[in-house]
Amino acid sequence: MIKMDRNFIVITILLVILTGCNRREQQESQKPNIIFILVDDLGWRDVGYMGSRFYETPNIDKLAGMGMSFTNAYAACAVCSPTRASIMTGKYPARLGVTDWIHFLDPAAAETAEKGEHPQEYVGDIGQKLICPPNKYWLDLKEITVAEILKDAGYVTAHIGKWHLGPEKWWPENQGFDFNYGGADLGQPPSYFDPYKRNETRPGIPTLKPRKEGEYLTDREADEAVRFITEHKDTTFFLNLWHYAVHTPIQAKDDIVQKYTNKTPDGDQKNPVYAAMIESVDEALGKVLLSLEEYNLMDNTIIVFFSDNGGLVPKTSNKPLRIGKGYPYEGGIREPMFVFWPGKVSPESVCDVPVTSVDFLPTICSMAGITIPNIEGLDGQDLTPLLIGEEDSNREAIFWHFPHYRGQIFPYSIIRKGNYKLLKRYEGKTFELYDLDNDISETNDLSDSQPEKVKELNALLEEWLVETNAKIPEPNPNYVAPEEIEHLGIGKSLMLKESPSNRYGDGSSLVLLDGWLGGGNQGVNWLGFQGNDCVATIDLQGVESYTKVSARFLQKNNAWIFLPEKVSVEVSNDGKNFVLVEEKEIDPLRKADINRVKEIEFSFYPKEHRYLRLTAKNIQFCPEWHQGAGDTAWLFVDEIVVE
Ligand SMILES: [Ca+2]
Ligand SMILES: [Ca+2]
Repeated sequence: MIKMDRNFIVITILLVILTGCNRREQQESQKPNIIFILVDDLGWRDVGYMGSRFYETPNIDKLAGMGMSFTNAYAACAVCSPTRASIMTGKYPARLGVTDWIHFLDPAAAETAEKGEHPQEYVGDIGQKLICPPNKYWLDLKEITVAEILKDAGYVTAHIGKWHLGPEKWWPENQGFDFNYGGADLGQPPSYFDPYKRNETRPGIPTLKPRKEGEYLTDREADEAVRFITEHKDTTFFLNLWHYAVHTPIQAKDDIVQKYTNKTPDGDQKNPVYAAMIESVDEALGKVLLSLEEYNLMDNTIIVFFSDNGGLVPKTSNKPLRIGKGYPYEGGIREPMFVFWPGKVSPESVCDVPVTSVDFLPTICSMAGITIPNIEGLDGQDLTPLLIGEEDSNREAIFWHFPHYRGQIFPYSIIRKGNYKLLKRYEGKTFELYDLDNDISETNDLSDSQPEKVKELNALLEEWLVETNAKIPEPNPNYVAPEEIEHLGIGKSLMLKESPSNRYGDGSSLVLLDGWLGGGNQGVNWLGFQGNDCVATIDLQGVESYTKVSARFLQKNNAWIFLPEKVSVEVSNDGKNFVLVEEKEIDPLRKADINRVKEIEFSFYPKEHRYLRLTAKNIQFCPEWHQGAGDTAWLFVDEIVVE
């Protein structure tokens, strides 16, 4: 008994000593908490400390001043999912195969997702000269994320807000996060107001339960962040606070909007609702900082602030940077960025060295004192030497690869090396070269005057594209080009009963009789009608003899464009009394007809008339099987050919 007691006492004493040591050691080497604030679509000059005189961001400005701000910080892509993937993995989007925003909600996606496969086929549109590599539907689980690394190192991890890296199986909880509030396969909230639904038939945010009708989403995100910090103040935590704001829909709280409605604009920064969204993001940071102060965590918490792509023009202006979101110019990819790292980063420090979102993973590991794991294909560089004021990293260049069309933006790759930036397009003019030190607005293309520089940078770019296994666009065998044609109607006068839209081309009805047949691209040579019918009366300016009238129509499911329900031709000699020649019902719409140009033709015995009228009836609403079921349908017409 005595023996045992003695042993017991010895063990107890040892335990007390050991535990005491552990605790002391823990306190000395307590890892820092890390908060990563990502604001969706926030532009380079959308915050006060970057020069905005319209948007008010006192909390962001103050914290930026307590850390190091970066003036040449880049998103790895000009749209969101690829940049998000690069932050999580430390790899370039080209290497990951996530090179465009994830279109998971496309109906075709469900089938491949069911099988756990990404799309394999190159995708093409009849209006485009190139077919493009398919984008992945999610960020693969096999990738090692920064959250997984931190979790393994003992961090409690939470994601709050927009994720947009794939459907449920690939949500934050399966990519290293203990908690997920709001992360889903949504690129934008259906609504910013609780219950976050756009309408009754469309769901809200599946991972964020509504709780108080009318509550603003950014406030809710802030509240969840404060709650997470409160509940985990005694642990070491990693918090991804990835706001849905300031992405569309542009919606904000009335009282804040009111304030900006009365404020003098700053050039093209003038949208009061957008300004109010930014202010709410700033208030959210204010709430987070208050809670950190309350729990005495400010001295041991690192805060990173960033955006995933450039500001959306014309909702905001990124001037002096050129254009904005989606574009290969600086307005599309250069971001506001700062790092607050108490005790390590000098307050009010500024770094002009180009950095990119692929650098966050190694940098966060390094700041947390975690050995950067040996990840195959890791592209990012540890920025801590820059942060603590040491020598520049020895990186040669930064790269981008966007092998997709985005409206009128053609597929491209970019290299930035030193002060030079080479933009390479796969359609149209191949190269543009800019000297960013002297031409931040990219107004002076040097590619013709500096062919040697183009050659040098292109060689590096090519090498990188091969090394990352980047997929390159290829010629499109199904491309439909516009065609020139002779006929009786060219240049004759035309009157429309219902208005066309001016969203495509210039909306001028002249295109219907200009001698060019619309090709596969609805942006060129077509006249679009949103919900309206095309009722076109043509005055041939004299009696003419003709045997054929035809018109082309477009169907593009992914652009809400459908063939007409029916088409008819009438004739008249006085322009008032018309006689029906023929009416044709068009085949019922099929889901599979995603992409086509259809010609509807009327042939008859020679007619001699001065006037003729072509009526194409819009189906008005997207059909039941379509993802936009019930939305207004588009009708596209060109050209009305009279022979
Ligand atoms: Ca975005
Ligand atoms: Ca035409």
